[in-house]
Amino acid sequence: MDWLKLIELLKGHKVYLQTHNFPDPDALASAYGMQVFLQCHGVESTICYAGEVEANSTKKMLEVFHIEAIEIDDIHDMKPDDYIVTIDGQKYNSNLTDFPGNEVACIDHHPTMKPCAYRYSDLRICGACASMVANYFKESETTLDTNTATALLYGIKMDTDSFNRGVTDFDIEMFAFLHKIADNHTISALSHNNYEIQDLYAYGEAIRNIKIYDNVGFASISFDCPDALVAMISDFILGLDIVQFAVVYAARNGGYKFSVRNETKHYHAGTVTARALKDLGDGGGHFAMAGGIVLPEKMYLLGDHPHFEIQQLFMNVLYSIDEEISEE
Ligand SMILES: [Mn+2]
Repeated sequence: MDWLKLIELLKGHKVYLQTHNFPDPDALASAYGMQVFLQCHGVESTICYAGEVEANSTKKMLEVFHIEAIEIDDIHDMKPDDYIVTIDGQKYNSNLTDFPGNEVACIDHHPTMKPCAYRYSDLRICGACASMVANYFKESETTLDTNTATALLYGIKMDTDSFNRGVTDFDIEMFAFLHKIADNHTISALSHNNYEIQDLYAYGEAIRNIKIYDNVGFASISFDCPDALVAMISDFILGLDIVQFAVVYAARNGGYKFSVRNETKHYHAGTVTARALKDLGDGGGHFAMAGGIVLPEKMYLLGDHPHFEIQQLFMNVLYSIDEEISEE
């Protein structure tokens, strides 16, 4: 990380901070933190995204922390030579829509699927992108206010599922740094208001149709839901004592949107999802959590029993990994 290099690159340009589509708490916290950081060093920026801020937890964040994030459809003047910094996402990812501006920089904590030659890149594998942004304040000794520290801390807490998922020593170190400055009352207030009444319909459907094979749980939702809700239900299914690998998907624009969770030591959620969905769309992510899609034009490949077919696809990948392991 070379924070001065980032400032030098962006200075004098129109700067957009683009999160992944349907931003989650970590994406919004990271973009907001970076916006404040840049502003402290004389660079103005605009936070933008595609999709919607739909989940209750993220909508509340905008309000509580006074974050201004603009949906791309409401930005009419972005030019090809405007600068984009991708935050909590990378160019060429299926969850990061290509905007007119120039992706000159990237700050992200996900594995790289397709490399891109940025002029500045900070790619680290850690539990939350917000930890990386906190590090910019710490390294550069930039003054960090309570509101920003609280937003970043909330991002870490949410993306690591309260330090249960993908957390590294670095996340803990950054949490300790933020904890001294953050307002813990705001964190607990946010943490206890994560559901809307409509969310329960999606939970209800997933609970009714759950299928379990060995230690793998599958559930589907027949209507479109925000990514964050699909992810929450995937976490919820993983919470079942007998489930160690959860695959949850919801109907989306004639296809499916997936959220996959893993708590075994031997499977990698990102790799499994990529392999299972390779002919149908796209998939990838971390060891413990991954996402994916089945494209509408590929739905016919799933035939008359799409749910059964999806279960087969994932189970076949998991079985073949079991075999690869036993041959070693
Ligand atoms: Mn993240």
